[in-house]
Amino acid sequence: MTERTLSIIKPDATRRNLTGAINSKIEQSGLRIIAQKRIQLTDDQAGRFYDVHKERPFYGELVAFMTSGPVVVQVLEGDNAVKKYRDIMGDTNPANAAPGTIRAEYAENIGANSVHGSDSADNAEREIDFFFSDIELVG
Ligand code: 3AN
Repeated sequence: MTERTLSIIKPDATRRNLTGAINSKIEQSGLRIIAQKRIQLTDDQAGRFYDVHKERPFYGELVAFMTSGPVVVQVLEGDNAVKKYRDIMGDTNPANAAPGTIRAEYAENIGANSVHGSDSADNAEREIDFFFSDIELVG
């Protein structure tokens, strides 16, 4: 089933010039990058994007980190894109991420973990709309 998911290449990765390396892993997995833009998130945007985590103890740290430098937000398309991207991202904590995954290779720690990927098809739709409602996506 062809599906779309939202990816964010986080500030720890853009800072280390890893956008291309991460995009290469995405494309090698068979997923297609059908939209992307490099932006500086505002506090308000990051706070709203991570609203689901606002009761978690790391919320403040997460918003501060996500606004600490540019991010690349992207729409990925492919067969079972949500799960496929979660699989190649690896575990949230890079210490537990399988070898070869993006987080195993590039993440610095559980917070600065290089990438975000939607965790369900419903959230993917909501997150894609959050960043890309202004353009027509071409798959
Ligand atoms: P995932 O991104 O793998 O879906 P979530 O949804 O549990 O993980 O967490 C959302 C984001 O919050 C993570 N990507 C990570 O950057 C951050 N995060 C999660 N747990 C922690 C933690 N214990 N300390 C700092 N940041 C965390």
